[in-house]
Amino acid sequence: MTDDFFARLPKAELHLHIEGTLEPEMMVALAARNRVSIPFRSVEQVRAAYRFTDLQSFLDIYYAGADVLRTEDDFHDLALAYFDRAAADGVVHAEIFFDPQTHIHRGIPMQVVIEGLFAAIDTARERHGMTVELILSYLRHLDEEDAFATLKAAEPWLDRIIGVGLDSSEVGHPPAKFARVFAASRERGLKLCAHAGEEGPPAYIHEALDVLRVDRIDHGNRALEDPALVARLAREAMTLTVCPLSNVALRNVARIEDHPIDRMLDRGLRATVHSDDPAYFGGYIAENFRAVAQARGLSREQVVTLARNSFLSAFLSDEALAGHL
Ligand code: ES4
Ligand code: ZN
Repeated sequence: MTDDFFARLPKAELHLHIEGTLEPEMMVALAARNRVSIPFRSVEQVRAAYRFTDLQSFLDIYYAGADVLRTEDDFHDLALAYFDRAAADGVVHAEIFFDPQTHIHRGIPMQVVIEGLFAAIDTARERHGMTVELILSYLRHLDEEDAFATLKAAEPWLDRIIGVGLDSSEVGHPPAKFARVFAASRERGLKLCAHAGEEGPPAYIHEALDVLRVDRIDHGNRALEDPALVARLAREAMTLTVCPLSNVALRNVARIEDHPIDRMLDRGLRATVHSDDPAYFGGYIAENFRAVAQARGLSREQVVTLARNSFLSAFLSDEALAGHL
């Protein structure tokens, strides 16, 4: 399989944090445009800081980087640059996370964030025929009351937001902490996702299923430690949105050659491959496919299964799904 094969294979991107697409070049440019000081003098210095030891060491830099995002134009430019890259990578549909609390806590209103993203989404549809949905992700290191305030702040745009997610520091912040705001989100007709089993134990995946009643699990790698959980996930055809280069960058997997993606497929799990925070982890979705396929010797059939699973797992209408399969 050539590089071109991975880039041309049509796919849905379902696990991507838009703030994680902020390339060092844009970080430096936006810092200058907005007169924001960042602790780096050059693009090379920014890149050199991207050596992570775990999730938290990444999050500290990721939240610091997001501070250059100030205006509606900034969010528009960030997202449009991502959609252009994604189109070149064979992405025909994307459901992207955004972290409103990261911005609201810096004094950037919800409207600035959302209107900037919507403007880019409109252009992506016109320019690439790409469909894009937004997933509002709650920050789990903050309390549930703050998540409720975020849901309330998003009220004017909820009819154009497909779902909610749960991200940030996992260990010590179990899914059950957000039971009520997820129930409220479900009542608003929103789809539900949660990061679980990235660094946290299998019990967090059980909680995401039983307490939050999620539609998708983001990451889910640690399910493999619990055979009964694996059997349940397989039986329920529950999607795990897996991010190979992220797993290696954050040391959840020692080397890409050790990645469990094929073990997941072999155990009947509905795994998909995505890019998480590609500007920080060394590659967009086609590179995640290519790297893990090459390192694990995946067959063409396995790669096609992963791409097909991305559409089966998307929050698409039956009609739109049929158009992609
Ligand atoms: C994230 Cl890799 C990852 N895990 C949890 N939360 C996140 N937010 C952005 N990237
Ligand atoms: Zn993620």
